[in-house]
Amino acid sequence: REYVVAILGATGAVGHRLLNELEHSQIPVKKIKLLASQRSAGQKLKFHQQEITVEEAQPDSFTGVDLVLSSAGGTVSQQLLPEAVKRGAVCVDNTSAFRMQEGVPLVIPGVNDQELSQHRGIIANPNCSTIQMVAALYPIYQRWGIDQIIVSTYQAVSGAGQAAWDELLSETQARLNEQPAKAQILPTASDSKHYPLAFNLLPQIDVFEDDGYTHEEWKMIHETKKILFNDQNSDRIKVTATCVRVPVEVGHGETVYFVLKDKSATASAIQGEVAKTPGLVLQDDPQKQLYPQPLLAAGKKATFVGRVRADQENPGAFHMWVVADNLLRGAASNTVEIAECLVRDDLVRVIK
Ligand code: A2P
Ligand code: 11C
Repeated sequence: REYVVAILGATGAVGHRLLNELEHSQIPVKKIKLLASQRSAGQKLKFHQQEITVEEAQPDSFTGVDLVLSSAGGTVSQQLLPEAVKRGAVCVDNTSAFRMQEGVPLVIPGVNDQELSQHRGIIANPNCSTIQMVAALYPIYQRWGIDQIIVSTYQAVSGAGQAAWDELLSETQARLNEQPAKAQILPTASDSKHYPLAFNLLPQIDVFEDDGYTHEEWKMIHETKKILFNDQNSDRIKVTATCVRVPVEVGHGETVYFVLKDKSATASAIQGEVAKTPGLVLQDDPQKQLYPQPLLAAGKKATFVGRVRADQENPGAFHMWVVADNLLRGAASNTVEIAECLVRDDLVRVIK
């Protein structure tokens, strides 16, 4: 079977990578449709050497489409994906619009792709910072169990989209030219104040919730529980997060502190589990100053793990440092890997 595939948000930072990942995937593509806003209609992008014209996304754009890969923001997903499903398409959505909805699988291939068989037309791709943390913790969780996770993130600007990425570059240039920086987007376009990220750190990603956590922190907490437990007994694991935007272009870093149920684990046994897990790369040799870095992870699909070490005062507790390309591992590659699983299991059909 060959598939008609649409990429919604094809002109964005993730959209470009979706196109490239799809080109190199196992998915037999009969036809591709590239959809974005009216602003980009008429633009041309290449797929397998062929020039494809970008069209404005509308409900009828999905007529005859089998598979939608979408990354055009939550509001657009909320408006258009139900329309696509109505027309018979299966959607893999990279936004937060449907992630926590009951009956919507939230999937990391290799961790919980068995959930895909339950889909009803929309499958959600988790948040980028959640994906790399859960991917790195999963083999550890399976072998020793986890009681608690405390994570702090160092997130690249590309996670906030192309316009925010451009803002960091122009602020940096302005600073080097001794001009004032003009922030209009970051920390988030939807909040009232804006601060420069160049030569700065912003401890706000997305808007604040009433409890003082940001929505990005909320996502890391609740998405992790849904992925690991599918909402059942979600209190079985304690998760807390602090998310910080850093002036890095691509590649989120995370310090992950975790407390295991089984206290017999050692740092070297944890390194061994990481090293043998497909999709994870252990870069952990302090003698050789080997550890993951955003500049080394950018452009790669793997999740990189290093600095694994025991908390000397708390038995069964460990630290590690996890880095991944947020646009690939955290978005486009995960989305296309989900689509590959759907194709492999003949699930590109709406199951009632
Ligand atoms: P456009 O380039 O026409 O604005 P990013 O995450 O890098 O900011 O990219 C967002 C993506 O979502 C872009 O491809 C953008 O298209 C697309 N997009 C934004 N608003 C809409 C909309 N109303 N309908 C369809 N696509 C949209
Ligand atoms: C960031 N993690 O780095 C965000 C981007 O829910 O898919 C991804 C937002 C999402 O800003």
